[in-house]
Parts: sequence; C-alpha cells; structure tokens
Amino acid sequence: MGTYRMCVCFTRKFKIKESGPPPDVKEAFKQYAEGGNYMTVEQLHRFLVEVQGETGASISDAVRVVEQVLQKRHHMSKYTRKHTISLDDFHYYLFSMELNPPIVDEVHQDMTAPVSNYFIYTGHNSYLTGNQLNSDCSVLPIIKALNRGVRVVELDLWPNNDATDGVHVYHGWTLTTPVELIECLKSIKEHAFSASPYPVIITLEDHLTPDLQAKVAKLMTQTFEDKLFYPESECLKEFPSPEELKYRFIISTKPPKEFLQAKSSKEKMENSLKGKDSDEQDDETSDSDSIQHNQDDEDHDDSDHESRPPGPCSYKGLIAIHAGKPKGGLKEALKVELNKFRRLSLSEQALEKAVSSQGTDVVRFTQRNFLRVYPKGTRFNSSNYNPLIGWTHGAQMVAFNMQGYGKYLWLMHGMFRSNGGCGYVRKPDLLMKVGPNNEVFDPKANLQVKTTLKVKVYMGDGWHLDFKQTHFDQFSPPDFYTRVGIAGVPADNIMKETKKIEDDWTPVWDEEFTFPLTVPELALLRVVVREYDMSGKGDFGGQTCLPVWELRPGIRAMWYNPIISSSDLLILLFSMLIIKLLFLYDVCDSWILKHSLQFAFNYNHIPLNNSKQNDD
Ligand SMILES: [Ca+2]
Ligand SMILES: [Ca+2]
Ligand SMILES: [Ca+2]
Repeated sequence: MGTYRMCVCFTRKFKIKESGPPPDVKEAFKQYAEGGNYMTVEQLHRFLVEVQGETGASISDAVRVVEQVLQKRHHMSKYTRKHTISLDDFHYYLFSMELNPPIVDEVHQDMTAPVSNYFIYTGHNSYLTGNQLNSDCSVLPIIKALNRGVRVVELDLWPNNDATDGVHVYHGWTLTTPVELIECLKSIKEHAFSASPYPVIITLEDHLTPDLQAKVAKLMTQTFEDKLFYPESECLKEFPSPEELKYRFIISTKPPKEFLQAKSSKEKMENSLKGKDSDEQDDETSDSDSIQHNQDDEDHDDSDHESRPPGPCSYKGLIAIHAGKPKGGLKEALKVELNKFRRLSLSEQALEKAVSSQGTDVVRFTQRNFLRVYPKGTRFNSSNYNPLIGWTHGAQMVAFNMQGYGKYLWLMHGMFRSNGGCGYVRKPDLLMKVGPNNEVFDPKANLQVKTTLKVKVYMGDGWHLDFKQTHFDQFSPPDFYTRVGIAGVPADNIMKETKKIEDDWTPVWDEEFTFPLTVPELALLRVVVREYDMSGKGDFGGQTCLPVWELRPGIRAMWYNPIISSSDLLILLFSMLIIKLLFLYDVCDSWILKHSLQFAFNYNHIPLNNSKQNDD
C-alpha cells in the first residue's frame, strides 16, 4: 500500500498513518467518560441527549447502542462483558452509518394532504437505458427507478407500424428501439410498491389514434384492475392524498379531443407523426411562441364539459390528472381557477423564463395545480438541469433522466432521501401560504437568516479498501479535499472547500464551515470529495447530498441511508445551531461509491458527459 513504483529501479515509499479518532471525538469521550477508560451506558446516554440532540433517547436506547457496538466490533454477546465501551468502540459507533446516520429513514411527514401539496420523485422518458437518440428502450430503467422510490414514470406512446393494433413505447423521431407497452405496464405493476406504498403516477405522452387509445385504456384496466384510480365524477375539485391513494396507479395526460375523433385514423396518425401532440415539442422555440404555436393542440377547458362518462371504459375516463395549456400565453397558462386543477408541463427553459418575470405567479399556480418541468430537447446525452428552480417555485414534478449521474441528479436523489425515501416530500408551508395581502412566497426575496448550519468535516476513510493503489495518482497516494455547500434558494446557494491533504488515503481535514440559511426548508447539504491533481480537474472521490431539514445534529457519519428512527427531528435541527457532521467513509459506503463509479464507466460508451459535469 505504501510503496509506489516510479520506474524499473526506483520506488517511493509513503508512511501509512494510523487514523485514530479526530480530536473532537477524543474530547467528547474524555468529557462524558469523566476521564475514565470506559464509557458507561449512563454516560453514553448523556452524550446522546446533550451532543447528538436525541432528547427522546432513553437509557435502554443507550444499552442497545452499546450492545450493538460490542456485538459488531468484538463479536461479544451482552452476557460476556460489562456494558461499557472504549474510545475505539465509541469512535466505531460514530463512524458507523448503520448505527449513527445523518438523517432518519422513515416516513414522518403528514401524508393526508392533496397529492399536489407534495414534491414527487419524477422520471423523464423512464423507458430509456441511455441517451435520448439511439439507446435501447427497456423495462429495466423503469424497474430500477421504481425500486429507488421514483413515483412518476413517463411513457411515450406511439403506434406500432408493424402490427395494426400494437402500441410501442419509445422516444419519437429518434433511433431508440421500442419496447411493448404491455411489458412496461406489467413491470410497473410488479415493482411499483417495492420501495414505497404511495401512489405511482404514469404520465403519458400520447401520439395515438382513438382506436389505439381505446386499446391502451383496455390494457391499463386489465393490468391494474381495481388499483387504477380514476375520478368518479368528471372533474375533481381537489385531489386525494397519498395516504388515500396508497398502492394505487394514477394516469396523467392530455385528454383526447373530440374533433380528432372525427378524423380518420390515417389523418390522425399523420398529425401525431408530425409531433403536434407532443407537449415536449416546444423546446426549441421561445416560451410565448411555443404556447401560441401549440395552442391548437393543447387541451382546453372544453374537455371538462364533454359528455363522455368517467370510468375505466374510456381512455379519457382513466385520466385522473388532466394535462394541458389553455389558449393564450404564459399568463393564461398560469391562471388559477377555483375548484379546478390541472397539470401544466414546461420545459426547463420555459420555466426559467416564467420565473424570471412571473415567479410568484408560478408559486401561486402550484399551490393548487400541478407543474411538471422537463429537460430541454437538446439534452441528447440524458443530462439534467437545476431542479431547485422548480422546487423553490413549488413545482411538484421536476422530471429527470434517472439513468445518468452528476451534480443535478445527486440533488434529485438527495431531496428524495427525505421522508423515508417514500418519493413524496411535503412542500414546506411557506410555499402553500397566502399572506393577508394575497402575497405568496418569492424565492428571490431577501429574507432574514432563519438558522445557521455549521458543518465540521473531520476525516474520511475507506478508499484504500476499494480502489487500486494507483486509481487516483499513479505515483503517490491521493490528495483529497472536500467541497461542502448548500443548494437552495439563490440567497443560500454556496460551495466552500477544505484544504487538500497531500498523499494520504485517510485524510483528516478538521475544518468547520458556517452556512447562514434564509430558507432551510428548501436547502440541500452537498458534500463532495475530490482528489487534487496539478493538471486537469482531478478525480471524483465520492459525494452525498442530504435534505437540511432532516439532518440530525451532533457528530454523524455520512454517506448512505440506513435505518434508525426518531420523530422530533425538525425541532431538534432548528433549535440547535451547532451541527457537526462527522465526515466518514466506511467499508459499506465505499461499496456504494464504487458502484456509482462503475455505473459511470458502464455508460461511457454512450455520450453521457457526466464526468465533465461541474460540481460547483
Ligand atoms: Ca489524480
Ligand atoms: Ca498524490
Ligand atoms: Ca493527485
């Protein structure tokens, strides 16, 4: 490990450092063990309450911690040793993701508000395995996303020209190879609730004739049976809650138009092949243009007055969340109607334009209606965009290409580690509130600092277990540094970094950072480890992203999401200003890192430029 070969006859040796506990950990042990060599259960309990902020912890919780540490570290049963732990045991405990995670892994938010009150884990073109142009369509990325907790799956439906009545799923106008709709539906049904019991929404981009739409309706009802949720009356005044819709499927798309149904199949096919019905065709044009341009295609309120009965027999009857833009420009599109809701889809550029001039109108719209944001059409490599623009304006469905890797996708996954990873995160009250003068939240406003998050980065470990000695540097050990920062409203956005520790597999940084936050309710903590090189950008060493509103104060291990429970987390966080997050890296977690890297390598053959993605 310590010897690097420079050339045939010359090698360089590096001393391997023993990585003991960081000074703060030693200090805490000394203080709570009252100078002794062992910490008792009572002393550990005091530490949990006073330093870790676990005010609800009981003596038996402390007993359980001690037992688990002794069991894991010394393979001792509780009968073979007194209930005390040494400094190394204590360090082991704090270093353990399983025993000492940074956030809680359970659903703890109120799930009884209408679905539109939640941010929802949303996929874009969920059937694609790689890029947007010529990768394969498959059920595998759909399954993977669902297993991860993604709750909105998007399918693009096209006629199968080889069979008279087939429906294919693929990215229209590209060389992506199709997959059968029925295969997608079966996979969705099978895997929908493996990670979360809350409803799965299927957004359809529909390019079908009425005959094929009827066929889709039949396939849906046959596949999902009574689990398919559709409105009993023609238009719902308010959408049910995730709690009420547990284990159900929801369809969202534009309702079909009557005038289209009068046309012959051939004509309609031509129309849809021109892409006129796609809500994703307006990427290239400016927002107002696209709204004008698409107005004839967009669903209009007329649909609500149609006489077709709701219910599973008709395609239209299956659509629980109607999508579409009303006629006119952006102002019309964002109009809020009483006792009605709909879903509006905007490209990332259209959203940026909308929030630059009408940010608060967007917030107001999303208090009742659904807003879906999708990647611009030129992201052929399946890259993503800043999801915070949508979230800080209340957009429920920020649709992402889930097959890639990179900064924005980390933010997406980080956000949805919240609320037990169930795929629904309750929008903070400030986004739902209307003030006495009818004012709503403005993400660009200069607000007072609400809380200050302190993050002290202690040390990292474990890389040497998973990487080749020469993985980071050919002739010496790695030179790690850490970037720590916040992604949230514009006022809170920042990235800071530690010094680099040269030639050390177990870097100790011991540096503290302070983050004043004006909207902690919408802030994500980002931690990225990089390896410094004299030339080039250096190497990626790992990352994590966590919702600030769920952080557990105290000395915490970071990296992944184990199971532990506590409920009064939010109160703890905001009443305690000093939060130290023990930055760690253990065997378990290196596994996750290795996999994310391997994943990136596997995708190198398609033009995913994630490795180039800046993490600023
Ligand atoms: Ca390097
Ligand atoms: Ca080096
Ligand atoms: Ca280096």
